[in-house]
Amino acid sequence: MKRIVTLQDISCVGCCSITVALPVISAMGVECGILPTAVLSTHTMFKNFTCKDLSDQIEPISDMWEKEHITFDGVYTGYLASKEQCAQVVRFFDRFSNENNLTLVEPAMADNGKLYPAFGEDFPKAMAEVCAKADVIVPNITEAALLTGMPYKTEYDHGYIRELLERLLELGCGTAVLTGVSYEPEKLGVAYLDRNGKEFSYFTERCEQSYHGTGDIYASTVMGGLMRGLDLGDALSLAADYVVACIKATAVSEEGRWYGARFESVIPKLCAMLQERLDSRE
Ligand code: PXL
Repeated sequence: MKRIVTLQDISCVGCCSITVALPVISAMGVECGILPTAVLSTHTMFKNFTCKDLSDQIEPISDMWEKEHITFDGVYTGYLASKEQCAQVVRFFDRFSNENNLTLVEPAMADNGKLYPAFGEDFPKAMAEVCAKADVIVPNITEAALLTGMPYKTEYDHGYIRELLERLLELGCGTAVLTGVSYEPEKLGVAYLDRNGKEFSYFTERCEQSYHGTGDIYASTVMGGLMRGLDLGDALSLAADYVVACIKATAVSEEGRWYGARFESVIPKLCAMLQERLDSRE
């Protein structure tokens, strides 16, 4: 069984980060180690929240893992608590990432044209250094614009998306994936560009509703899929189909869930969709 480690926060309530990565990646048949970067009472979209920064644990835990000869098939980062922590994560990559494993970065820092409340204007620059070290990055359009210094647009054409992808590659990552891409009102999807010039896109129906934490569900599913041996296109399409299933499952419930998508009840569907893709490769 493949083993990954994910570096992101524990938001005790409000499905995101580690409380999404652990169940999703485990259900996909991959061992999911964690290196919690902070503990928050909830994610930062709640009006009030506590945050205990765990930066001082990153170094000693890494030292101990090295001493114990622990290695990972994948390293996956999400929400990081500060720009100093971004620098620590870059050092973590230097120790635990190599040509035999895969580094995935979800630069969870912004959405809908805005940085998350806990971050200052200088945070994207620090996150760009993390992205530079990654094999694959999965920003949304807001994050991509902040990482590259390009304008954030809600109406755009293929040229804008291509330029964002090219500028993301210039940061130094191996493959740039953009989420939340849409060229027609009824469809939403992803596009990627790699260093060999390979382009790919995949679209699903656009759901009316949107929920917090879907970026984390997306990235966790991509990591699980890649670790199970799917190629990037299949991992991205699986993750997109799963997010749609999560949104639909959330939308049918009476109360809905304003703080996160209901990913739990559709985990069996995720496993079935993963198996279908694995079977269709043979
Ligand atoms: O889903 C991204 C995320 C993760 N962790 C925390 C957050 C957010 C988004 O707001 O606040 C703590």
